[in-house]
Amino acid sequence: MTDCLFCKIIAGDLPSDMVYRGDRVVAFRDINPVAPTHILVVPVDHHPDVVHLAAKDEPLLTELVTVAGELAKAEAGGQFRLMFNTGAEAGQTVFHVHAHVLAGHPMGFPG
Ligand code: IU
Repeated sequence: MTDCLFCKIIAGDLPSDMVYRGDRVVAFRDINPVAPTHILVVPVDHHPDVVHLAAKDEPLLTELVTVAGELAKAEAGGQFRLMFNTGAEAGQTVFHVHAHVLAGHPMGFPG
């Protein structure tokens, strides 16, 4: 998608702090971190949200979660929050599905 910010980051047309690059999944640090570890795990293919991804490409969703777990293990011992904001009312601002990996400090719920 030409007007999608995350497609541009994946293509290398916009800067990012990339921490993982696979054939189908990439991960980069959130520019506005809310935890000591705050990584976005993103499929290369454009899907607007996690429900769309689950419906269209379940193996890719599984790979996304696996990569999230591996990164959280490497950075923070494997305890983490995995968050998919889905829809504007839920706080989604970029409509290319991404999993927030939050880790590195104690968390309550919510917040
Ligand atoms: P959200 O779930 O759609 O609200 O998450 C979008 C996230 O993308 C948000 O936390 C931004 O800080 C983050 N982000 C980024 O890391 N790099 C960017 O170039 C842009 C947004 I645009």
